[in-house]
Amino acid sequence: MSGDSEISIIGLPESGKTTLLAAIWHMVREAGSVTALKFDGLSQGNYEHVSALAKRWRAGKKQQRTQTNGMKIVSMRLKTAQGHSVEVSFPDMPGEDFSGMWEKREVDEAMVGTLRATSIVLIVNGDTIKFPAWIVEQMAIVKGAGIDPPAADLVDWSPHLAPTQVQVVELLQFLMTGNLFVGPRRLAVLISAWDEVAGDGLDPEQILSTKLPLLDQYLRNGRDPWTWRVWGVSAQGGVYEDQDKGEQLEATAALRELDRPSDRIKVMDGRTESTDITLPLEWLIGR
Ligand SMILES: Nc1nc2c(ncn2[C@@H]2O[C@H](COP(=O)(O)OP(=O)(O)OP(=O)(O)O)[C@@H](O)[C@H]2O)c(=O)[nH]1
Ligand SMILES: [Mg+2]
Repeated sequence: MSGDSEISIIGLPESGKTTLLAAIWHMVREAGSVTALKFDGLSQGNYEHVSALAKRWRAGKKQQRTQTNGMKIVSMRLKTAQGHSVEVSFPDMPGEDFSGMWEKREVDEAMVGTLRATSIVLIVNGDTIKFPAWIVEQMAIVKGAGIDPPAADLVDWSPHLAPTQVQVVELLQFLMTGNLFVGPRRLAVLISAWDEVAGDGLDPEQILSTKLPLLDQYLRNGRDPWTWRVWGVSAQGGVYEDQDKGEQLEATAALRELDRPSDRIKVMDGRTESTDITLPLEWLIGR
């Protein structure tokens, strides 16, 4: 039995999209790795691109920013435990395409097909969430400290300064309107860089409700027909080096010393931890 499944990975700039792709590609092909979905063969797609990403990933090198000139589609055939073969396509898109949707309210024609996928992975970098800044609170702190309010330089408002959750909710609403609307869809929300978030002692749902309450309420409210779930994902296991700038880190060296590169990966489902990065994909495929 076989079927097709288009899975789109969406997320703001530097949310971890490319790193996730590299880790998935590495893990489904690593000999002996234990995954819910198994590699079932090559299909048409951009192997050179994804192989280069996975090579960087294994070396503990940070991915480069995805270029804005043309996205690359990566396709692979994966097999479920029941033996269904599913063709999965992921676009590797630059985050600017998504922040542009928020800032300019336009969708590039070339992205429309991909954004109509029935399964969506939304990645939010748990380490770089930009919170709302409440002027009232800031003034209260300043006053409480007995300091005169600063004659601050006023910064003009610009869409890219908006809190992470505002941009992300808008993005999801975009996918549910106009020619991007395709009816009910599945959504896997991945809080990336989980290694940086784990110290808070919260599970992924709690991170969602405390650090991204607007997104949490939008999804729970069910205004748009998403069937959704949230995971914490560390696709690197820790910080990777910016080797293009000659960076060398002990933390990365320790990750390279693990027996299998796939041992770096952590996937958090509630309070259950595993290294199987295909679990959210298995849920998305729903077979
Ligand atoms: N600590 C930690 N950092 C991570 C992890 N995954 C990604 N990052 C970091 O997050 C940053 C962005 O990762 P990318 O995968 O390039 O993000 P992207 O969404 O593809 O970014 P653009 O292509 O620029 O839109 C990089 O500095 C990564 O090293 C992780 O599991 N742990
Ligand atoms: Mg990228």
